[in-house]
Amino acid sequence: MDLSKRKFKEDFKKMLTEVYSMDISESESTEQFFTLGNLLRSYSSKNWSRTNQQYIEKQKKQAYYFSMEFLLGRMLKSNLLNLGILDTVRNGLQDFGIDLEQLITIEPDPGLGNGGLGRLAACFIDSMATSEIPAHGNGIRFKYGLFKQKFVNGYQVELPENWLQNGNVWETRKMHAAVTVRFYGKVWLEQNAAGVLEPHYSDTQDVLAVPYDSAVIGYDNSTVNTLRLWSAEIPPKDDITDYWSYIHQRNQIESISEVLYPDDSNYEGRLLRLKQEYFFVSAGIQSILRHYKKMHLHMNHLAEKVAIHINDTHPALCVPELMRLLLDEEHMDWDHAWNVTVNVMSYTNHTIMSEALEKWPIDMIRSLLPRIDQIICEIDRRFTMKMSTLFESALVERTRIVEGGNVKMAHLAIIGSHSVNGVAQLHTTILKEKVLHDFFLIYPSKFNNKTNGIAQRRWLMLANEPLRDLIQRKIGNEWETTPTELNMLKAFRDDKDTLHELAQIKQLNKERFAEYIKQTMNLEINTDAIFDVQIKRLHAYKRQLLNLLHILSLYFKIKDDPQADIQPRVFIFGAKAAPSYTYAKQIIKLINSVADLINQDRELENKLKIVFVENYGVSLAEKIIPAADVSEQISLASKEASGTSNMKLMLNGAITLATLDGANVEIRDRVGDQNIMIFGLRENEVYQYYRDGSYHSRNYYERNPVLHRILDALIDGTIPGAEAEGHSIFDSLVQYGDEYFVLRDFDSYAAVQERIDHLYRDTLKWQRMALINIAGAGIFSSDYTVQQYASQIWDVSSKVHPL
Ligand code: GLG
Repeated sequence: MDLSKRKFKEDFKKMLTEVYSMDISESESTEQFFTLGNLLRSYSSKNWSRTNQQYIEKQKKQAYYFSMEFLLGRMLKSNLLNLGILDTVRNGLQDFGIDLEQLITIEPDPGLGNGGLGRLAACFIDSMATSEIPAHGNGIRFKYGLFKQKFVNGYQVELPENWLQNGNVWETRKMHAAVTVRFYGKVWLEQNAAGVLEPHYSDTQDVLAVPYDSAVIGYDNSTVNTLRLWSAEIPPKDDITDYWSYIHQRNQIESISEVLYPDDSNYEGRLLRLKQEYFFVSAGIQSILRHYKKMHLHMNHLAEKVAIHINDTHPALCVPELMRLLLDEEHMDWDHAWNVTVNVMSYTNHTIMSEALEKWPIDMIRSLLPRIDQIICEIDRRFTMKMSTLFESALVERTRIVEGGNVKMAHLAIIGSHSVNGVAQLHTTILKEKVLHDFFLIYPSKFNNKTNGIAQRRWLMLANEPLRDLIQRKIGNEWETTPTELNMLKAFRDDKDTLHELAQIKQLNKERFAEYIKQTMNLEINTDAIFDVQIKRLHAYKRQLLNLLHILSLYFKIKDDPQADIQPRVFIFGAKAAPSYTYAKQIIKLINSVADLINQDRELENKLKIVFVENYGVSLAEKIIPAADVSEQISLASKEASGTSNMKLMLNGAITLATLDGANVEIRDRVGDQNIMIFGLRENEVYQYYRDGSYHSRNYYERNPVLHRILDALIDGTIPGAEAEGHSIFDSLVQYGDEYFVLRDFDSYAAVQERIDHLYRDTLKWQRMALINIAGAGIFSSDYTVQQYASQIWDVSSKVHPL
């Protein structure tokens, strides 16, 4: 948008007076932040309503991205950037003596997601608006996000994340768009006067779903889409007779949108989770149909105007819920309703880990959602009937939805969608050939791949302004909207000045991060060291342990020979463990204990440090990623569906140290073997081990003296404070088979780490690799990913044509 500094300053002063009756000298950061937030809302409001109007007037087909998680991160800077007024505002504020960077920190970092899946949804909505795709997000407005992580004596402690405490400046409560979601009760079918079967309900618990909408502003265009998050409330009542039971009921209802991932280690927690899933699915679909009806089209044409995307299995109840509405409210017959439903729905699988493939006890669904239960059973009945005529019965048994007293959500999503996609080529291949092979036999044409992507705006233009400036000076700014233009940087691969500038920028970012660590952790780190980064959820398959064992090997090397020729390293970890995942928590404790051991050892001063940041999230990622030299993507091949921190780190010039897993394979294809450090088992070798059962981790312990010594350190008191954890982890690796082949991959990992140690010393060579990585990262922009979803899955329009 066009905005002069003078106009901005006027607007800002006016808004501050209007909202707070203050002038600038009296105001504090909080007021200034909210004032700026309100101003941005007013700047985008016209385009927001115009975008919506146009969608209606032109009867545009719209896509709705249903996701339990949207891990947005702070929005202030991102909104300023997308509106094209970042510099104007920064300068204007400066004139008032206000530092924009400081204001930014006032905004809480909404933790409405766990990791990759939620962050992907956030990158997608940004890219959808930027690519002018008529598509919106639909989710839950959790009052508490993912827990706030604290380390107490090295252990993870979870505290509530009260991100809404001071209000959320970006949202608008839309009471007029509220809908009712029904739980429990009895349901039966009765013929109406016209002879049509209609459901009747009694004793239901009704919940009012109230939407809170936020604007999703496209970059450098006039598209503003919507992120709609639902909040659960008790429906208004005028006849409250028993006040205490009313309060009790209210609390129970409000708990539905209270917290992301309630503790699901018990029945109550699981029930709440199922409620959450149905809650946002039902509310979202009801509001979509309401909107559709404004176009006065027949329900038979729904799929021509609406696409619904099921992000992972959490929203899989979209399938029976749309069926319910079409059958019960719109009086469609089953076959038509099913046809419409399948054409509307599409589903993304994000993992092959079996524990993440949701199952719900049919009894739980039956009591909580009686009508949905009937519909699921009918879908299952028809599916098995039809498939029994075409396939062997064992296959039908394996693929049906209701089995062993459980409803398999992935099966429901696959059967009820016209498209099923994986999130990286290798992942999709594994789905087709292994994990979902049965379904691939039934529905070969449903399967397709959409490799994940990241928003280059947040992860480069905002997070790494010095690098953005350098790129602009070298190749202009076409790449901002056509990210593959970053390829042009390759022309500078042998240009020493450019490579030196790159090195300087990295150094600057490392110094900034080091300063932050000094301030927050009171820890000094050597900025000449290699910053070696592993930031992701803590999970055994991601193998933070492999990283740790290698750190211990360096520790022993230096202890044995203090003069050893080792390039100094700072190992940076950021990771939360699921509250009930004991093993992951033990690993956190072990890393923290090794960090204490190493960081306090004077002999290692400046050579080895471990920084395990507390409460890793989007804002911390924005600080760490630009400062990274090495990107650890070391999951056991086949286990990481895609990964997205790999793309963010690459875009910021870190060198990837990786197994051939997930999207690492495609990164390798882009940059070539010389510019990435690959090690470890390949996916087919892992499966070979599974088949022949020939992996015996104990042999590696017994026959490899380096490993032997490291593993012994876990149990012989070398690492004070983590005796119990050390024993348990030792046992998992040596006694209990080492499920993720950590010991098997150790040597090859250590060998590549040693190569990195040498390569890093040659600054020009290293920076050339960095440059090639930055240049090759454009293809991993989520702009392209969503354009492919738009054209190949949702059949909605977009501005830019896919690659
Ligand atoms: C998953 C996977 C990641 C993937 C992400 C987004 O584990 O590999 O990159 O989704 O598709 N549960 C996740 O975070």
